[in-house]
Amino acid sequence: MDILQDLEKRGLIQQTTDQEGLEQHLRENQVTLYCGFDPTADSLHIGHLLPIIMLKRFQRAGHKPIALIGGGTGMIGDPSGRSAERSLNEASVVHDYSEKIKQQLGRLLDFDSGSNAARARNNHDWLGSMTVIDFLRDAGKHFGVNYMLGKESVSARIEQGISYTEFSYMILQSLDFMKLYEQENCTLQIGGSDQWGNITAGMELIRRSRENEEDEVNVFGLTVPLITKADGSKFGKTAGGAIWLDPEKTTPYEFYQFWINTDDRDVMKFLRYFTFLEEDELAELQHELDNHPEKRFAQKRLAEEMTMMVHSEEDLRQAQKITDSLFSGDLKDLSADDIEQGFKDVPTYEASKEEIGLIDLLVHASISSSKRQAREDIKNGAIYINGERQQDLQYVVNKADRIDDQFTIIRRGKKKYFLVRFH
Ligand code: 485
Repeated sequence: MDILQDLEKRGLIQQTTDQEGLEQHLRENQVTLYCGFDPTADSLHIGHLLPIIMLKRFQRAGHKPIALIGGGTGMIGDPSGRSAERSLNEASVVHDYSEKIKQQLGRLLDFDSGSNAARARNNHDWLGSMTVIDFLRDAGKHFGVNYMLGKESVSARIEQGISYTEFSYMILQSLDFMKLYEQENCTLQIGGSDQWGNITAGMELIRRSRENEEDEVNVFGLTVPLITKADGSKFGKTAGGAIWLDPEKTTPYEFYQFWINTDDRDVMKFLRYFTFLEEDELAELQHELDNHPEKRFAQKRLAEEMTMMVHSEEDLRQAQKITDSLFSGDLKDLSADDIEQGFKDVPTYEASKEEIGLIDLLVHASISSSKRQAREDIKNGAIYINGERQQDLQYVVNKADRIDDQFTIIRRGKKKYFLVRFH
């Protein structure tokens, strides 16, 4: 199947410039395309995944992706889709973020697959050394102020206010497209739908700067849709904040849980968007969803595919093991590392490695509100140590209760978990 047809079927195209021309261009050429990522944090997040996977889709179809790291543009700040001016980061911070993001992209894209291996570029390499005179003469001259004011990213901010710095951002992104066009014969830029204005500005700059040349300019833009959820809440945000791709910031278990918790109404759309599963398999999952929604096969498949893609098979197995243990309440086989991932947001009490009566521990760790309450809880059978009910009022918590000599998991009632970490 044609790459654009596949993307269309999956609902992955928000806008393209000259779709027929682009179709032909992709049919007849090995096309070099790019997507840019500004280093505004020390990690990419789930909102960056769709464009990254788009680059992968084009690569699988034989085209050549470039991941552009915005070491230069990250010093300025894109006003697109933002209602307020950004605060500037120090150069050293932007540099540090750039390195981290480059490493992440390195793991997500295939950088050594022969003739269409992915490449990484950093726009600091050309923007960082450009003089202000060159900028104004070579780029600025091609941008009418009215044209710039007409862009959504600027017009939406006129009332609020926008600095000259952010106002100029679109010219920098346009220079990137031009550089990559000249140096790498890059003819397609992709991005989220908020990038449409910057992408088309770049095409405009390429055309205008070559007005006097003979050869025809063939450049294109394509955007992916903004991801919406059936319940109206924002995709990628949970109570605990953003879902990051860095396992130190969002553990693979939390990442897996994020996808497992996908609403039935969204899960087929997300499978189409984010995975490479083909029509027949999608149809089977749709069938399962219609007939046995309680089994959550589609969600499990989605969580598996995504955890494998962003993390690893080993991380996936661990996430599944933690999930199963927490679901069944059988916690004996968990390791200290499993517990750290699975109980990251659980109230934790730090204790010394001395034997302590269960009643005292329950009170000290604020699991029960008083000694009297602690006795009640134990008598009622509401207290579980590492998944096993403990009804002995005289029970003393000891070494044998410490998993990996570090953790004891206490449950009160059906679901309320507490962690005791021993030092
Ligand atoms: O030449 C370029 C230089 C920088 C950029 C793109 C091309 C980055 C772009 N201006 C931007 O701000 N992108 C966002 C980012 O970096 O976080 C997001 C977009 C989103 C999607 C994603 O990057 O908001 O729609 O494109 C990859």
